[in-house]
Amino acid sequence: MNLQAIADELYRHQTSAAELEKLTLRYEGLSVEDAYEIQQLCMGKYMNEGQKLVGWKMGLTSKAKQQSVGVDEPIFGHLLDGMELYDPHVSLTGLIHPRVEPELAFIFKHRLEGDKILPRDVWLATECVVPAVEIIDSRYKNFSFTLVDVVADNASSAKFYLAEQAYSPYQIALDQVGVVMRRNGEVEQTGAGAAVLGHPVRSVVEQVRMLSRIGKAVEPGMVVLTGGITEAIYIHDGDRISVSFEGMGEIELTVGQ
Ligand code: OOG
Ligand code: MG
Repeated sequence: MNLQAIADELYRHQTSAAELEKLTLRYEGLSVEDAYEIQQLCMGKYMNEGQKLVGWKMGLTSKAKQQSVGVDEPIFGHLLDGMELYDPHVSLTGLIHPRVEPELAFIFKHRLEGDKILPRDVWLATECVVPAVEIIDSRYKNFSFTLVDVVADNASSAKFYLAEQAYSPYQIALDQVGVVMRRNGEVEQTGAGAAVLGHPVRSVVEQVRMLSRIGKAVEPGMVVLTGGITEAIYIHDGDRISVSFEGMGEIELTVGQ
């Protein structure tokens, strides 16, 4: 199977905001390893054009997320500098059917690698934690996919925004952080940090272990998004999305054309 050709196809759809049919309906026998290979080839195209790898994203780390998309194991994707929002405003241009989800992000001062990582290794390597929102946008029709499809599509990555205030990893019990997401003042989703694999630090552990299988690591200065705490909600022109993170402030995201 020509994985490069599939990566080229996904890249075209990602950069032109055009939906496509699930890969698994068209290519028989694609494995999860193939899907990660496609993801790397596809992200490599952005990097060849000058985009920088700024971190990694874990996905499907909460039951709410797994149930909403019908895939029941964690996955990961690349974060590129072009995905980062500098202001809490997202433009719908270039997106297909975007959704937003609340996350906690870790920012690192030391390298983390290998498959024997423990939470304490993560804390030693962490500079700070920050509230975040991720805008996901599957390139597949109806936001419907299998594990293999979503991995190839870089775990539905589109945009992410990190709050301005950073927090010490020692001050706040991240599993206890309550999250409320509102659209135009109406409560849409609620959850707590513990939804993410029991504690978001476990998502970082899992991220490092998964990266070690492909010979990669979390490098100093990188960000890791630990995964949606609640289900993601669709966003539309004119929406005001507010996400409050108990004890960690609030993100107010506006949505426009
Ligand atoms: C897959 C991406 C998952 C998360 O935080 O769970 C993800 C999807 O829901 O389309 O980013
Ligand atoms: Mg996410």
